[in-house]
Amino acid sequence: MKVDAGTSILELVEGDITEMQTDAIVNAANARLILGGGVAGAIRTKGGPKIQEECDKIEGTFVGGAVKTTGGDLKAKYVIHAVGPRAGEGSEEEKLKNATLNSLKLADEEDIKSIAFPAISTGVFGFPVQRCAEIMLQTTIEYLKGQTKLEKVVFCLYGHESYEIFANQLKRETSK
Ligand code: AR6
Repeated sequence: MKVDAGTSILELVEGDITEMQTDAIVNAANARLILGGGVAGAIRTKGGPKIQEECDKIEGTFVGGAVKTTGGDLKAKYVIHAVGPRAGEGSEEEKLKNATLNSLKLADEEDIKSIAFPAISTGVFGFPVQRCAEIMLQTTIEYLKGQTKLEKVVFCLYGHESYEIFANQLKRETSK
């Protein structure tokens, strides 16, 4: 599914984010930037040890923050590590919004033209996919309607169920 948002394209795909050929992919990171399971595990396996080494030098960031490393051996040139909240820790919605917004802003600052997001916080961190879709899509659409050089933002959803939830939400957002 593909829609226009401002002068950019917003696209939903179902698949493995480590296969994406966007300039950057977003990692669903933790605040210590230790690549664990889920998206981070796939990035570590396919991207090689260099990404964790770069994360170690950065040392960490706040929940809701985003930092950049190279993409190692991945097809994407960069990985933006966005720290989402764990379900139950408090202020999850605002933190997820910030993680999305800070990733988009960082991409713009670094002249990145295309970026792919996973459904941050909805795996190991246990946040509901429906609420994630609402927050991440609304934040992205609002951002793309403002000043940006981003040409394409992709949401790469793992499995049909997550894809359907995001697709239904995107339809609601675009019919508002
Ligand atoms: N491509 C796209 N989406 C994926 C992939 C993939 N290869 N693998 C999983 N997903 P998660 P979190 C989906 O757990 O909840 C790690 O240990 C998955 O189905 O990657 O933010 C980190 O190091 C889910 O919908 O991230 C952190 O400590 C979504 O991506 C912690 O987990 C996010 O799942 C972060 O937890």
